[in-house]
Amino acid sequence: MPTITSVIGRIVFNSRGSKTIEIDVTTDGKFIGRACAPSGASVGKLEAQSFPDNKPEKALDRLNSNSKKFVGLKAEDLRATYDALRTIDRTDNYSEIGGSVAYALSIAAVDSAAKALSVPLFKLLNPRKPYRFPFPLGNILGGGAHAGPGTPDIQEILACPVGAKGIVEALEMNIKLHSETLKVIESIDNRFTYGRGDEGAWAPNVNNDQALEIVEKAVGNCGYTLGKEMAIGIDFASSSFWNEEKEVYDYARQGIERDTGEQIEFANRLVRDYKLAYAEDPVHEADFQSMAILTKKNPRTLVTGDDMLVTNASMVKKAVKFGACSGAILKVNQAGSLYDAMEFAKECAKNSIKIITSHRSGESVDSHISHIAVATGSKMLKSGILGGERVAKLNELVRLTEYDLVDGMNDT
Ligand code: 2PG
Ligand code: MG
Repeated sequence: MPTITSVIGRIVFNSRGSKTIEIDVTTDGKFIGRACAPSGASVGKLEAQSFPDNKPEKALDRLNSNSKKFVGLKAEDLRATYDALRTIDRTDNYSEIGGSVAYALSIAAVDSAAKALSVPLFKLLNPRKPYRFPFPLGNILGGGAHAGPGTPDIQEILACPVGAKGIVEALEMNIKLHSETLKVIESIDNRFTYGRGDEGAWAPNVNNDQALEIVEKAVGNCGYTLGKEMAIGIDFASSSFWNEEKEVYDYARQGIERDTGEQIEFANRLVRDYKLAYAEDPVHEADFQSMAILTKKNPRTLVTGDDMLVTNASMVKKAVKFGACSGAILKVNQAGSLYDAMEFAKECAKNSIKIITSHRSGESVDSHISHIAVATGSKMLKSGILGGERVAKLNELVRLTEYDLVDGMNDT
């Protein structure tokens, strides 16, 4: 049993150039596990708070003054790390020590245990077969909180290669669609400067309707039938343009306001017109009733909660009461520690809610989430298409073809 012998934290930078926490956990004096906390731009209200008082330095100080509490723990025991974190921070949102510390410490510990035991991380996290590949859900074109002025209000239009027979083919299909999308953008805007948002998606100066038409055209140009070989999805991230005072969705870039009924109608229309396989946060994070209406009406679409569920098991219980979601985003740093996130995954599985393990818009080159997706039986891994920090996760999936995963993608 690998035992933690040291914990060292440091401040490094994420893909957006913001400071974040990275932690090395060493077991048995020689096996180093390392993890770096990601960060979001469109953040759910109930997410774990990354740093105490928004100061990475404070998070690091608190880690340093408590690091001895982790020495002697069994590195693979998620609950033990969680309990030790909870002796330091009893808040719901890790505001004392920082969610970034909870994230990096809990993942670095199991990373180090996997090395000590010479097993891949996904097997350590879930020793039970069968293991399946998640569909890669890749950001093609977007705007919102991930890109600058003039881009669509909708945060992400996503590719899901539903016809792919294996993970490598799936990745190739997403890359092909991403590059074909550029050609379509250029054909309508010859001054496009190849701008991309935080996750590598194209960020052209177009509105939501034009954006969807561009991606639809690119799907056709690739020789795919929409909804057959290649499906598309949308992350509306609609909390970020919900105006609480006026109770409208403010599509500022398009100059349109939609009330709740109109927003439901809009989302239903997009599901129908674009045969969406996936619709994330189509309404704001507190509106469980409207999510339930959309989930019921669209049984073939994964109506997915991100800001709504914030990777929190008790929010899944609430969503189940409403019938609010058929899909759930799993982002470990929303929950805090990996233990919290695995509890969330269990609650989703119990209620037949499909899991979509996800990156954040501010990332590191770590690839633990690829293992977490396989270990949790995730239907999809949302981790972009291009950009070193995105490709790191996808290339890890390619490496996992060398293990005993079931051929093909997770169709369950
Ligand atoms: C989202 C994520 C990832 P962020 O909203 O789903 O795509 O974005 O990390 O900015 O919250
Ligand atoms: Mg989202």
